[in-house]
Amino acid sequence: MAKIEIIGVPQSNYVWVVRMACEEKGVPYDLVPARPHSAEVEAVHPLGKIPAMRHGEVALCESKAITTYIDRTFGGPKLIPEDARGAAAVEQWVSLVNTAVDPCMVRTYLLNYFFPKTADGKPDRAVIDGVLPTMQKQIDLLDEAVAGSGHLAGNGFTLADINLMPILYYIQRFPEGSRMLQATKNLSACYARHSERPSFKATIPPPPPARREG
Ligand SMILES: N[C@@H](CCC(=O)N[C@@H](CS)C(=O)NCC(=O)O)C(=O)O
Repeated sequence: MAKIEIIGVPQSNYVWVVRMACEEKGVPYDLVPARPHSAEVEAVHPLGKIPAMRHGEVALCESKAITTYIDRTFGGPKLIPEDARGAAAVEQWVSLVNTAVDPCMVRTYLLNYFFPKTADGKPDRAVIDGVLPTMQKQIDLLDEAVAGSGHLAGNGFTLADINLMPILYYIQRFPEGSRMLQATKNLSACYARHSERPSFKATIPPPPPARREG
């Protein structure tokens, strides 16, 4: 069978999710480093976003679709339970994180630190301060969600947990995110436990390459 190709840069939280899913299942893959909107990516994703995936004749985009395909195509531990209720619980948390948490914590909070758009190149304090109340509400929500089992969905480690890990990794590297995570009753312990998983350790991305001037 052809080897999976994951197309995208490893620093992307969504590329990381797909790589972690492969590691959890023991599925070998090649990472094809390609930036959003590059020709390799545009050939698969209609909006030029990463990750994209190729597997023989199969070309797919969108991390949830890719991870579902990998989960159903290969053996190894199930990342999405087979029963309707378990699968729906995973879907619910992946959807909540992708439609609400990612726009707040990644696209607004983190990208402000990583790629400031200000004239002086410093993070925009007003944007960061503006997003913190929503971020705190989301952290509280996630903290409550993992209170029972230590997992977002059901009683075991699933794609729902994988999908959140890269976001928690990145926010705890910045002061407000770190403080919020540290102050949680359950989420920080849950993050610490999951970050010991070999699948997480094996996929921690290198720092992004320095941008070339001019
Ligand atoms: N819903 C997509 C989101 C993918 C996404 O937003 N990827 C980012 C990198 S983390 C990207 O390609 N951004 C470039 C852009 O939006 O133009 C997924 O789950 O794969």
